Amino acid sequence: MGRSRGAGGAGRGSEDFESDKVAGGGLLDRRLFLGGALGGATAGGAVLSGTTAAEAEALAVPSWMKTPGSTFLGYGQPAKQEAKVVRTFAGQPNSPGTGAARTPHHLLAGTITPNGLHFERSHNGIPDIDPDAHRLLVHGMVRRPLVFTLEALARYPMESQTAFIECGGNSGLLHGEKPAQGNFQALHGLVSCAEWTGVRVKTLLAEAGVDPKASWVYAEGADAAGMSRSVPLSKMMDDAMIALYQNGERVRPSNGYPMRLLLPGFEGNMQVKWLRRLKVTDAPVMARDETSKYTLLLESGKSQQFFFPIEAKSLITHPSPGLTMRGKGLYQISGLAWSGNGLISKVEVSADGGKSWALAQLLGPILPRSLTRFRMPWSWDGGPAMLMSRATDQTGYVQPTRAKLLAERGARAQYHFNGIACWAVSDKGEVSHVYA
Ligand SMILES: Nc1nc2c(c(=O)[nH]1)N[C@H]1C(S)=C(S)[C@@H](COP(=O)(O)O)O[C@H]1N2
Ligand SMILES: [Mo]
Repeated sequence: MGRSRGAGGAGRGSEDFESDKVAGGGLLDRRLFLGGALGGATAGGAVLSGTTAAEAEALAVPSWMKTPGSTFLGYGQPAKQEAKVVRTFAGQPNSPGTGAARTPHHLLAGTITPNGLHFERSHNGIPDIDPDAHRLLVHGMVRRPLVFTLEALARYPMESQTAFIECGGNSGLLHGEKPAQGNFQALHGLVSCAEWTGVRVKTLLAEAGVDPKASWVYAEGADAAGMSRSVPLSKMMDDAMIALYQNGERVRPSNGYPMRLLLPGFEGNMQVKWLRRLKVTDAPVMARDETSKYTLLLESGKSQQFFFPIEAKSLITHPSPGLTMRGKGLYQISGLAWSGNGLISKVEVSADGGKSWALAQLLGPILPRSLTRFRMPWSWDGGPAMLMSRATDQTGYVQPTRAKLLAERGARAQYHFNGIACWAVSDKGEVSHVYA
């Protein structure tokens, strides 16, 4: 194998990787990046043939080493040079807070989304909630209705769990007849991942005493949309959480401050933000967002209602549109995979439009219902290529091709698009969205 080569990593051309090839289009063995075999390889799609030791000059002393640095900040900010790493959004003319702001995954690495970049989907803006005046009511089919202040809630045992949230409408443009032109953020930016900390819903329900005949819980938000959904009691008694913290700090206003419902792996819409009420019932309430919206319109004209877990999905973040390739050579293909049904067990990558596939490397920690990072070494020959990724989760479910998904559901389903997506790389190194 290539890994046993004695030569140093830096400066080799693509032709050197012949023995590492594992699939068409120049995909290389995923183990190539292990064990320091490629000391010179850099992340983010940079070519390996960078500066070699022989070319390096003595470092000059830059201006910023000649004067004291700036002072402290109460709340840290990203480097000013990174000002382009922002969410993109389009509000609606008469209601600027209605719509979505999308995560720039093509400019991020790792698996945890910084709080300021977590996507946001809001149906009528971000309410300005006074945390001391906010109440959470637990009532309905319970022995003892309960009302919690934020302070009372924070006295219950807290837990943390990492979970992605994905809007049911993410990637929805891929239902379209022609491949929509946009970058990763525009097409797929409605998914993010955080470590959430809070109180399990089952702890509160146990205290309230659930009627054995109950089977659903209605959750309502304190925003002007009063957005609400019905959630199966089984999920509420499992890993559902009232999240108070997001990546260690209080949940951001845009994501539900001072408390949101977290339903790991379930459709984003059900994870009610600014949570103010849980009503235990024996049937779904047929709220607006589970009837007129968030149902999948099938070819037959019938709609599929209550599509809970997000099925396995993966997407390549690097390269992707807007990230230009700088000439042939060794690249790192990198992307994200997730499943609402548990762990990602493998991701395969194709560079020839799905003709051949090879296993990507999964980077730990691999957590259930969380974004999982994969990467794959790729020797680009400078010609046209078609990059795709395909995830399999612990249940054995394999991410379907777009054609299979549409054959099963039709093209009007609008929500839960998890088909395989494809980026075309041109011989100029430009990346664009295509259908394979
Ligand atoms: N109260 C309330 N909860 C809500 C919404 C809302 O508009 N109001 N939007 C829902 C939708 S459609 C999604 S996809 C997720 C998005 O969560 P995020 O904004 O924290 O990313 O919140 C859900 N919870
Ligand atoms: Mo959503």
